[in-house]
Amino acid sequence: MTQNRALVVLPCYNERENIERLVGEILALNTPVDVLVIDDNSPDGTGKVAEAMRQRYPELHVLHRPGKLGLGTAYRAGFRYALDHGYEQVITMDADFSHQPRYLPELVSTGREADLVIGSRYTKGGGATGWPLRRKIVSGTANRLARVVLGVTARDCTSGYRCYKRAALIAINPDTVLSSGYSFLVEMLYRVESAGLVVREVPIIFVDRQAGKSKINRIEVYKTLYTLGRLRLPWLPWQVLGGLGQHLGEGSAVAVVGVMAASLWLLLRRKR
Ligand SMILES: Nc1nc2c(ncn2[C@@H]2O[C@H](COP(=O)(O)OP(=O)(O)OP(=O)(O)O)[C@@H](O)[C@H]2O)c(=O)[nH]1
Ligand SMILES: [Mg+2]
Repeated sequence: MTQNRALVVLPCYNERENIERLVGEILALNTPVDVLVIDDNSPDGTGKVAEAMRQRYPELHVLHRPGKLGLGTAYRAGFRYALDHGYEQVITMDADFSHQPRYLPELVSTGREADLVIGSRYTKGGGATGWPLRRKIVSGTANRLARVVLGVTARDCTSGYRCYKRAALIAINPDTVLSSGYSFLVEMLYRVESAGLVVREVPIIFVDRQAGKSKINRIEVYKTLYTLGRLRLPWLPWQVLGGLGQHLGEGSAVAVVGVMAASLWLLLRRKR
């Protein structure tokens, strides 16, 4: 049963060390929310821990999926659940404390006046702690590229700490978003801005995870570049290019992405 009007969606894969404290902290906030844990049959037993917690927390719901199906499909499942159960706001959040629960009340309150609120590292007052230089460069470059290639105005395009309004989710229909993994976030933002919906950013300090392992890998970087190209130049044969990259392995994926980036750059220059 829907107890509150906002649902916090927590995609989890091997977050046993974090999940119990995180859910406890979220549900102890003054802002009443329900929580949906989406667990992909984590080998470390995160799903069982979450299930056991349900007796203590009636606001907690758990979606069990049979295996690791990726972050993008986890978000989609969370949005579907929220729409089916009548929630007015949906907050997405990593389950590793990088997205600190203390920002949640501001996301929810700002979300009453905006279609999408982003917990932003790149707005005044925001930032990231504990990140190695390489991580800072990759994240900064991905965000600059997204702004230049897609023309989106938000400063943090890849933050997963967000609050969506129900009406916004209905308008952009996440079920039809093609991207998977982290590029899902870029495509969602692009759709929200393209539909003329209102986006606001509130500053957050992103804290590098203290427990558990990161699931991000190099492939995500290629996927994001691929997504930028697909959204900006939808008439190019992206399926063929993507298939080629996968078929030929990582070295060739770099070459394919390089060729795509170069053509994109030339095309954008010609259009000016
Ligand atoms: N259900 C589900 N959750 C996932 C999957 N992949 C990642 N997650 C969760 O998505 C959130 C973000 O993943 P992280 O591994 O923290 O990735 P990240 O935050 O970009 O990288 P780090 O900063 O290194 O932690 C975490 O809560 C993960 O447990 C997946 O395939 N299925
Ligand atoms: Mg993380």
